Amino acid sequence: MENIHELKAQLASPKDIVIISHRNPDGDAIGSSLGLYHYLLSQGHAVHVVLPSEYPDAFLWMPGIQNIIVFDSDQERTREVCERAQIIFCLDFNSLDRIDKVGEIIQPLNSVKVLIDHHLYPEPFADYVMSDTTASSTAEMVFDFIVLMGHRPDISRATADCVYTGIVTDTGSFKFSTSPKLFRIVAELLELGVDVNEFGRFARDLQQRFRGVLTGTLEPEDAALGKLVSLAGVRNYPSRIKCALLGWHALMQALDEKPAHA
Ligand SMILES: [Mn+2]
Repeated sequence: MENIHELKAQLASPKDIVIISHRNPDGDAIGSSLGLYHYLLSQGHAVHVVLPSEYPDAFLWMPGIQNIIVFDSDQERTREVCERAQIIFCLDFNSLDRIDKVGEIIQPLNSVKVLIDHHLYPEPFADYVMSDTTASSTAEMVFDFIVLMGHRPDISRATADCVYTGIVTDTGSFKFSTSPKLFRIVAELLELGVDVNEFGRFARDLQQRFRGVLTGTLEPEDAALGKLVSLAGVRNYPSRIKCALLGWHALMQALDEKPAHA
């Protein structure tokens, strides 16, 4: 990143900051955003994370996720926090049209814009650009960014959990886009407390509950599925079925295994 010292100087005093990632957010969009969120909070900034559309329930366990502002369901608040922001971080997307209406909101704003992304051909809409097409994930780049800021020793467990989530998602659980550097970072994340087994257990547990509700062996009210409780109205909201099935398939893929009692 060019002018890194300028940005570092700006971040040396508390700022109003918004972090935005792309529509239909995946584990890297959410993990990189929340990872940066926890880091910036720890540095004394006021921080909001904005997503254009709802996140999958599979990520409900992530620290800070309940504070995310979703444009589709809260347009006023999205506008309010963006207009107040002095700095806007754009994560895991390379052009403003990837965030639709949120792009239209932030484009005319005078706030300083920072792009951190690993996709090819980033559009020149940001004041500071951190682009690395060899990075496994934007989450890996968030780790790099914190190191660049000189705060490697301050990386918290919450940031580590979020960064790890992004890396696992975008590498297909370490099946592609890996590098020796990535594994060194992952080693550090484990030293910070990331519990790889806990990670798997959570997904497996949610998978069981998904399956129970979808097959009718478990009442949605008993399943502690967070927002998936709305499955109770599944007849009235067919799109909810699709969401549940998508979540189910995503989990299957993530776990790379079949359900225990299929
Ligand atoms: Mn990504």
